[in-house]
Amino acid sequence: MDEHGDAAGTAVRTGPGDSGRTPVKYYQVGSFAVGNRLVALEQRTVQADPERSNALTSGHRACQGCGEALGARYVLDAAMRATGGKVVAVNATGCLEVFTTPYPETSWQLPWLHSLFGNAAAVATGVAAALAATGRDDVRVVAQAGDGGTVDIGLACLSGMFERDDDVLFVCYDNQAYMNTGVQRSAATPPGARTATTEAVGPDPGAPFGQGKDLPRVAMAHDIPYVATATVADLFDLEAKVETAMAVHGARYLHVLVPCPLGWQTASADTVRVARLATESGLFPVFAAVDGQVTSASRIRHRVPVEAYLRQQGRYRHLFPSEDRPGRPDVVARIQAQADANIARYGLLADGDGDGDEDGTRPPGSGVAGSGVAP
Ligand SMILES: Cc1ncc(C[n+]2csc(CCOP(=O)(O)OP(=O)(O)O)c2C)c(N)n1
Ligand code: SF4
Ligand SMILES: [Mg+2]
Repeated sequence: MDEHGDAAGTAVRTGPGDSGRTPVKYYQVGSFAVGNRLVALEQRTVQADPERSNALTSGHRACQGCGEALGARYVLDAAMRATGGKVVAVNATGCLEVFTTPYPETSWQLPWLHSLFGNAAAVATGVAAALAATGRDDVRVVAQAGDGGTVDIGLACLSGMFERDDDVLFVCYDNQAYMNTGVQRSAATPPGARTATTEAVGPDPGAPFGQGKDLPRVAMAHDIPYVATATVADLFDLEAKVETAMAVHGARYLHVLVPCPLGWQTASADTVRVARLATESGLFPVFAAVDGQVTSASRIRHRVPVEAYLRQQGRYRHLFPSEDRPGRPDVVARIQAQADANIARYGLLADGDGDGDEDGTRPPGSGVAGSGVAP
């Protein structure tokens, strides 16, 4: 595969056997690509680089607007750049595996292994051990899984990987349900959300309230060197966190919120907007932690009530009044209380730490205006 740009803002891609050249506009090769040309070279995203690895290339079968496809592409390309292209990826069963790799085809352009649904962490540990045993410490390992493959069936293997401090970056692409098999609830499905196994019926419609499994905090409890959260609404921040993670050895964990238009019942064009509302409402805190201690949190720039986030999504439709139902303001209020608790826990408001600091400066590599400490 070969790629060139021209002065008219068009990238031209040609592949083996192509009789012609297919023009691809810049906005199709990375959502920050055009804006990137306005910032200093060192601040541009990996995707703005015509020499980027394109680890997940076009032609895969994800739904339009799939947040998981967008997130995985940025994660793997950033990891490739950080390591000089020396990455092996291990992938649990789930949408990311299925839509990229319908045998005998694949969209991956790096060494990539499909594990079982629940053992990506163990397989990645084995790959890292084999590389170390053969003196290939320069080759790094990234494991990736959906929320089901992380917080449910994969949790035991992942906890073991953390406990042994194996040299693996584990990335969870959290779309908050088992999407690959038809939108069943996972332990990462938020309360009130409709899934195929938590229908919007009865006195408690949608997923029940519970303790949940807050995997970033579970990971932190293992005192591993690096834990971070990110979303596809801030791709600079996502790339910066991958680069930070790849500069560290030992067990690392990255939890990325990736909206799923199919399961969330959102418009394909709204994926980034919905992810941004998740952070600006406080429902999905974006932070980084080193050795079990939070070191930075992305401050909310325009706080919105959770209703603004929930109303975008058909999976929460039953919570709002319509001609045939009264809605559930009590459930919306409970979800708002969860967002408020996150905002207090991580100090997500601009003056949340009480020092009144709202200078809005951008620490190098943080990707976040006003964030306190670089990730
Ligand atoms: C042991 C086992 N049980 C069930 C399945 C079927 N299965 C494959 S993927 C999947 C759900 C994946 O959900 P998640 O990890 O959240 O990834 P997503 O598809 O949402 O990205 C299930 C239940 C399986 N492959 N193996
Ligand atoms: S179902 Fe969701 S996660 Fe799966 S490919 Fe479609 S948008 Fe992506
Ligand atoms: Mg999922």
